[in-house]
Amino acid sequence: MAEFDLAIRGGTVVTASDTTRCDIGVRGGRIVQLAESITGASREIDASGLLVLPGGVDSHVHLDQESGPEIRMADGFESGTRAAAAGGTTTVLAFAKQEKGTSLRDCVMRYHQKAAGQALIDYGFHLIVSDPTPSVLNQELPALFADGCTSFKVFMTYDDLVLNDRQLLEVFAVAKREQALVMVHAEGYDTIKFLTAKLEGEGKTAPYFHALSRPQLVEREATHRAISHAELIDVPIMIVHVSGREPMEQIRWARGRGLKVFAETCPQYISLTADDLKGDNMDISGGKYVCSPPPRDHASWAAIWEGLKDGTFQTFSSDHCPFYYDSPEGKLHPKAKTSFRYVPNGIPGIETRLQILWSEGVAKGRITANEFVALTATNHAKMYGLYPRKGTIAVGSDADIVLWDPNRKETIRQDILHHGADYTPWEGFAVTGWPVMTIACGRIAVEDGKVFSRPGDGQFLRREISPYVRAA
Ligand code: DUC
Ligand code: ZN
Ligand code: ZN
Repeated sequence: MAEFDLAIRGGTVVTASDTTRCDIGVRGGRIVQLAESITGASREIDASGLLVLPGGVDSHVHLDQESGPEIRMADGFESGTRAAAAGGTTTVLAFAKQEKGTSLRDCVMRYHQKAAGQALIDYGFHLIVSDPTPSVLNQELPALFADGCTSFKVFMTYDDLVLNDRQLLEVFAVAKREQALVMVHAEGYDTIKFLTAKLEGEGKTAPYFHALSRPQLVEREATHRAISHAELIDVPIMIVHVSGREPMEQIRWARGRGLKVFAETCPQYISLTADDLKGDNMDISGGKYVCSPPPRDHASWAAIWEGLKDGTFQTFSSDHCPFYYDSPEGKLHPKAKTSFRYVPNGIPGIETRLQILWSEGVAKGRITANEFVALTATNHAKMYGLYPRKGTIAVGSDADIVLWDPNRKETIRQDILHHGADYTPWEGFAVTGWPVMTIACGRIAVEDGKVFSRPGDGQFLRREISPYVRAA
């Protein structure tokens, strides 16, 4: 019997800390040897001329999430994880969203049913807490943490999700007690309501005005408020999908005070702008870019790059939140023509996250390949209790690996992608750097865009307490 199921030979292995020429031996889905030369494998893959990276970990995706009575997400766990794998990602953390008035435990059961037998790559859940009743806070959350869902998201906006300040404090206190990591959607509800009514009153209803209804100060104010609550409770928090300098300044200020405030950003904040929401002559096609917080401007891109380089951001996630464009259940919902506020909020990006960061970041000399790995894989695994099983290339880790051609030039186009949405916001976007093979738990998941993994190959991941949160 061969000593290894698989050997990846001749490549340059890049982790968050090192770049090394070595071979990788895989057995039973895990990495069992790193050595100058590995022979005796049932299957050998020639990686010469390629970089060998840990598979991407995308810690912020929405799959098959309930999105209102007439709206349907374009990806479930099957198509979403297929697209992830095709883009070089081998682990996703998706949201299990509590509907107000329902049990959080039932909601998580429902997401387990949605994902079971469907996912092509490993997955875990963050909880979304929208109704923090005493039984949710005192019974359900602790039980779900013990079951491996060790992080949850709270919203400071949206009618069906918003928590008031007292509720935020109560939820933060539970996170402190249970050592869970709280992710915060930081945009201020009342200010958005006020601006939306004003814009609508002025007849400004096109998708572009979505961006004007949520300027950066809305994000800055909510970020500051979340930080103050976290300081009061003395609990670490993660501010997700940060879009520009103003919230970043709050995060840096908090860190300067010694607070554990972490931050995430996404491809849309280094590659799209609010002007994209103008569509063709302010028509409804701008809805393709409606997400929250909205994409900003070139000055914000520069600020985000600073933050990716200087450690303000730990993670670079997709915030994949896919809706169809040409569908009444998507961006072209009949009411969307009457106001931007009815355009479903979110864009697809699970398959293009790595290419955009590599191309704009590493290929343009803004970040190193090691920083790329930290931002797209290692830090996600560490932050959310999956390290070192996921997020690195080391003996004992799962054999989640992407063979990366750093020089391959491609143009992102809908017709080469695998996601369920009928468009990509990056249509025509030229990139340098592309995944040529994705290996998930030692199996070849995707090679040259052809998907070999099957629904059910991905398993649910019970996560540990985040080491960033664990009390000393
Ligand atoms: N928040 C997200 O995290 N994703 C999409 C929309 C939103 O508001
Ligand atoms: Zn959000
Ligand atoms: Zn999101």
